Amino acid sequence: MTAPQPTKDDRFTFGLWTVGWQARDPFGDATRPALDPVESVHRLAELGAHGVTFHDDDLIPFGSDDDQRTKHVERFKAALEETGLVVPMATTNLFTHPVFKEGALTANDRGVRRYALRKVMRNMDLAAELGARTYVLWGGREGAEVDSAKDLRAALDRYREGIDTLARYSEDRGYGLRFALEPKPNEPRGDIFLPTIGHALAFIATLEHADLVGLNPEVGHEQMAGLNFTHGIAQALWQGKLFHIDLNGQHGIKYDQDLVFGHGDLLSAFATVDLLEHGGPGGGPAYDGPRHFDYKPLRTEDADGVWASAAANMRTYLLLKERAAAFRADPEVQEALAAAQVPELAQPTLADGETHADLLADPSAFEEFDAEAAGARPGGQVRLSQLAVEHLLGAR
Ligand code: 3MF
Ligand code: MG
Ligand code: MG
Repeated sequence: MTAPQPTKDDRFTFGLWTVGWQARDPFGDATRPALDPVESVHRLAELGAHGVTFHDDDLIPFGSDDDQRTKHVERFKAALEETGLVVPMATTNLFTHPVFKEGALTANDRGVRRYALRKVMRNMDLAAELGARTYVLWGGREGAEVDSAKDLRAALDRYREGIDTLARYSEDRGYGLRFALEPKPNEPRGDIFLPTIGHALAFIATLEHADLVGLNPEVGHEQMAGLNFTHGIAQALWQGKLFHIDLNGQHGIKYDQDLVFGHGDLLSAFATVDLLEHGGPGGGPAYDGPRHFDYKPLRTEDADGVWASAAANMRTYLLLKERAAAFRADPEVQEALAAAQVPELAQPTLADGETHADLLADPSAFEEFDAEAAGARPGGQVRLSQLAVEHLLGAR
C-alpha cells in the first residue's frame, strides 16, 4: 500500500495542548517533560502539518506579567514565520485555574463571569493579531454536579449573554472571527451545558449574533453520549454550522479518551472522512476548514512516541481519505447505492409545484400503492456495509 505523506495542502492542524500534554491524569503524575511550544511548531511543520492552535495559557503561562507575555508571543511568532505554520483557530482556558471551579461564563459568582469574559477578550486580541478566523469556546466548567446549586435557566441566559458580548466585541473591533461552540456531555463537570451538537444548535438559534456562531464538534464527545458523530456533523453542515472540527478516537461511552483519529470506532471514522471529503455538491468536499486533531498521546509514550502519534493522526486521515475515494469510485459500490435507492432520497417527495391537495388526488400515492411489495423489497444495506468494510480493509 502507498504511504500518503501529509502536506500543508491537507490543512492538518494540532492544538499545542495535544502534543504538549504531559500525561498528568486524575490518578497519576506527568510521564513526560514540558514541551516548548516553539519546538512543537517546528516538529509539527516537519511532519507536514499546516497549522497550530492554542489556549491562551498553552502559550503564555497563567500569571505571566506583560514582559513575559510579550516574550512568549514573540518567540512563537518567530517560529511561525520560520516554518510557515498558520494559526487558524485559538481558544481560551476557562477550566484549569481554581477560579473557574464553579463555572466561567455561567459561574454563579458574577465577578468570575466578568473575569472570564475579559480573559477571552484578551486572547481574542491575540487570535486576531495572529490571523485566526475561528474562536473556539469549550465550556468544560460550565455545568453542575448538584442540580439545585445552579439556576439552570439563568445559566443559559448568562451563556447567551456571554457569547453575544464576545461576538459584538469581535464585530466592533473588526476581528472577523467566527465562534465555534464545542459540545461535550460531561468531564470535568458531572453534566456540562450544551452537551451535544443538537443542544448547541438549538441554543445558537436563540443568539443575537447567531450568524457568527457555529460548532466545533469533537468525535469522542458525541460518542461519549452514545451518539453517531457522522450524523451530528452532517446536521451541522446541513445548517451551515460546521465552523471547525476536533478529530480523535473514542471507544464508546466512557471517559474522554482523546485517542488518535481512527484508533477508536474505525468504521465511524471512515464514514466521517467520506462525508467530509465526498459529502458536498457533486461528490466533492463538504467541509473546507482545517482538519484539526484534538487528541492526547497515550500516557505510556515518550517524546518520540508523541511525534509518532501526531504523524499517526495525519496518516490515518489520509489513508481513510484514499479508502473513501476508492469506495466512491468502485462501480460495484455505485451499483449497490442505486440498488439501495440511496440517490433517490435527493428527489423531493412532492413534485415541483405539487400541493397536499394534489397528493390527496393522486391514487398512485395511496389507493394503488403496493405497500406489500414496497415492504418486501430487499434493502441491499448489508452489501453496502460489506463493500465499505472491504475497501477499509484494503481488500478491494
Ligand atoms: C476537552 C476538549 C478541549 C477543547 C479545547 C477547545 C482541552 O475535552 O476537547 O481541549 O477542545 O478547550 O478548543
Ligand atoms: Mg476532548
Ligand atoms: Mg476538543
